Amino acid sequence: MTEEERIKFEANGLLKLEGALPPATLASVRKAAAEAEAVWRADPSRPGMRGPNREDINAFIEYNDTLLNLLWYEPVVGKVREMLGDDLMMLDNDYFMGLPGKPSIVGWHPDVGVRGIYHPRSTVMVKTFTLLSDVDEKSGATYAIPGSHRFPMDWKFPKVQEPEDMPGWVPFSGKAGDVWVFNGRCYHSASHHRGDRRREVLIVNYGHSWMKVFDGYEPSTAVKAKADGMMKRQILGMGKSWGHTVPADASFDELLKPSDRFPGDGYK
Ligand SMILES: O=C(O)CCC(=O)C(=O)O
Repeated sequence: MTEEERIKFEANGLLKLEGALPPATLASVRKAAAEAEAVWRADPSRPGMRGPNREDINAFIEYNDTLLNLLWYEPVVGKVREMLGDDLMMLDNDYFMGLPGKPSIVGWHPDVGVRGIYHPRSTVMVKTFTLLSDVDEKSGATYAIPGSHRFPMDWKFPKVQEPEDMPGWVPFSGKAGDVWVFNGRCYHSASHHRGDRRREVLIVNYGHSWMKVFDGYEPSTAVKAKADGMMKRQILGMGKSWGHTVPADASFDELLKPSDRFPGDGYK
C-alpha cells in the first residue's frame, strides 16, 4: 500500500482502488463471469441464490481459471496481505448479481463476530468487492460506515427502517474495474436497487489461515490441483492451521510461483 492507502484503510476500514482492473483485464474477467453465469443457469443444482431480489453464484472460483486467478490478483490481494498479515486465506467467494428495481435483502451488520478477540484493534476479515458494472448509490451499492471497525465492542447502532436511514454511510460506488476493500468489522448493508442496470460484483472474503474456509466454499480437488505456489495453497486453505506464516521478506509474486526457497512450507 502507499502511505495514503495505509492511512485511509487504518482510519476508515475502507479503501477504494480505482481502476484496479485495467480495461483488458476487466474485459476478460467480465467474459469469464458471463461464461460462469451461463454454466450456472444451465444447471440449477449449482450452488447459489436464484432470486427473486438478488442472484448469487457461490464459489465462482470453481468455474474457470480467469475467475480463480482473481483470488491472488497481486494489485489487490498484495494489499490485502498487508492489511491482514502474511497468513491470509480465502473464506468464501460469490458473484452477486443485484436485480434492478428490487429492494435490499440484507440489513446493517458487521461480518466479523469471532469470539475471544478484541475486535476494535484486530483485523480478522478483509473483503474485496470487484465491480464488474458501474454502480452508484441508487443501483444497489453496498453502504458502509467509515471507521466503524474501531468502534467499541458494545457499540449500539440505531435501528433503521430503510438502509439509507442509517447516519454516516458511504456507498461502494464506482466504475466497472474499481475494487473496494474493507475490514469485515465495518458496519455495512445492502441497499435498495432503484436503478435500471444489473449490479455485478465479485466478492472475496479473506481471513487467516488458522480459520476454516466457510461451509460450501471448500475448493474442489480440481481447483486445489492448480495451486502451484505457496501463497496459492495458503489462500485456498491448504496451509497449516497453526505455527506458520509465509516469510515476510518474500514478495507476493515470488510466493505465487513454485520455489525451492520454501522446501519446508508444510503445504506439500
Ligand atoms: O452488497 C450487498 O448486497 C451485501 C453485501 C454484504 O452484506 C456482505 O457481503 O456481507
